[in-house]
Amino acid sequence: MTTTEQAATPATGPDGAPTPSGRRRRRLLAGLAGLPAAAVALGAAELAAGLVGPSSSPVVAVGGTVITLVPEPVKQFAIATFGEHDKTALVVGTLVLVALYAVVLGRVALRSRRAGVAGTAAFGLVGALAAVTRPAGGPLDALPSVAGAVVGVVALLALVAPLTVPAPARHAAPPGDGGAARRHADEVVLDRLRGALGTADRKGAGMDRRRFFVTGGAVLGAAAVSGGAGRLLQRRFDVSGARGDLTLPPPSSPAPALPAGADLAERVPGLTPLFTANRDFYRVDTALTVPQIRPSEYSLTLRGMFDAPCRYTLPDLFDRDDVIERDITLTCVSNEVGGTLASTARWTGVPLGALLRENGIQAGSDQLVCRSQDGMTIGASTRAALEVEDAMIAFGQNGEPLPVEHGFPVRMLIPGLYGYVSACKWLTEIEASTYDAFDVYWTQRDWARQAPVKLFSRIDTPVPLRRFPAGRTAIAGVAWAQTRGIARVEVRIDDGEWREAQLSPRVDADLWRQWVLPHDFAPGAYQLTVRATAADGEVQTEERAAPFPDGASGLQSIRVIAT
Ligand SMILES: Nc1nc2c(c(=O)[nH]1)N[C@H]1C(S)=C(S)[C@@H](COP(=O)(O)O)O[C@H]1N2
Ligand SMILES: [Mo]
Repeated sequence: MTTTEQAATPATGPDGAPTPSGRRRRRLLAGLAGLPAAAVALGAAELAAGLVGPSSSPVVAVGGTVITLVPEPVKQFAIATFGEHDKTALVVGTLVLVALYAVVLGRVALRSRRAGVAGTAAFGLVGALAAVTRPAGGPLDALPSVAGAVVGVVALLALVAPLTVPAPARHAAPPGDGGAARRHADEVVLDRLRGALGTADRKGAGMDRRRFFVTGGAVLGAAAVSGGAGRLLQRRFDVSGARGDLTLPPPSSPAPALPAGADLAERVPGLTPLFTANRDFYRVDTALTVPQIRPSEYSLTLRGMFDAPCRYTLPDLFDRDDVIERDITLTCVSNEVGGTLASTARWTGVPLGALLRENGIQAGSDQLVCRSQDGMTIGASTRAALEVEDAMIAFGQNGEPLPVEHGFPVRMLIPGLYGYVSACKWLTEIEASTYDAFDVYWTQRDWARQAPVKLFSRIDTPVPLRRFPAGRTAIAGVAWAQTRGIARVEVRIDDGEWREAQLSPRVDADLWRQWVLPHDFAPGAYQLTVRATAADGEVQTEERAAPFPDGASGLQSIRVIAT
């Protein structure tokens, strides 16, 4: 007798018909079979993506397509709920859906091998389509999904087969009958073949549980190995090494020196520092895998309404004699009242206006369509690009090359405009165009075409509802009005008078300004409200607006408790 027969458990009753519990067990195992099959399919796909490139991975490609296709309210809900973990949530969600689909496919395959194969193929097709139709996608990007589907089919069939082996009862040969034993062996082979082809009569079949679990274990092992190897291979595309080898050019126009004591956070615990460390800098983008651009392969192309457009390599930009260094606060339009989607850095780059002029930008252009390596389009006002002081093509952030997540090697910055209409990361092309001629990614989704940063103020400390000891306590926070500067910040305690806070030393108008107001708190609960006034006299409005379509407004008001 073969091992198969020894391990086979009859799922049939004495009359040869499957028992109800046998059927249930088989269906359960069939559902279970889908999971290792899906795992090894994804593993194989990751392995192939290790050759083609990380963004061809079906999970990444499908996730990316979901980001592009989901309605704007859902996206806003995701950002509001998961914050900067929105992408993790998306990947986990995708994997959960894949697992559910795999369980269903396993059960389908038990009934019909052909349907199981078709279901797996459909799954591969979705991945392949998503990968190929990405803005930066090509035909080769289908490979990981196809490889995954092929491996998935093989694994699924191999896992379902042991669930429908011939029942030993029907084939048991009497001891000593050599001829019957041989005939029996032939029948087993035939049955397996029929099983593999999906033509077996599975009504009377038994189960080979041991083979099922051994196969399952082997498939899971293969999934882990291929997935792990794929991930390792994908590191080849990582450009952090090449980034580390770069040295920023010294600016011919350094950032203005900061006055002594410029950063109030050194004295006020809980206050946002004047400069945000690169690792703490807020991040908002649609990229599931961060674009990896080799500095040696980078170029910035100008096209469209230019008289003499040309291309720039990274050395072209680094070697210019007009390299500037500027302190600028960048803000996201999705920032809510009291929100933290803003950060400040010292940026190195070249003046955007100079670059546009020397290529002969034409007077008719009112929109710059900025394209990133991953196919994002950001529409910036041509006029702002030309006229806003310190608008730049940036390649340095806080003295280092741009971090990969923040646009390495090159991004755009225009002080005073929200990031979604100015700050294109992984910038590879600037097309001088018009608002009429082209709708960019966000305007297709009904966000405003033009969006100057709104006057804003925030309380960093005390923290809402976290108890702090009564006595003299600093109320402190930040306020910004890029390009104009902050003239005044006032705080109101409960329904009292507006009281003026002390501002951090005056620096560049494009930077946020810290403010602090010491106050003697008696034990109790207080409502604190903050408002700012810009240097041009505008007082922050208390009229509430949501971030959509051109930025939030309204005053932050928080409840604090002294004990
Ligand atoms: N290529 C690309 N650039 C982009 C985005 C994006 O999704 N893709 N998001 C924009 C938005 S909405 C903002 S607020 C800023 C954020 O830049 P940061 O992640 O460096 O803070 O980048 C902008 N540039
Ligand atoms: Mo943003």
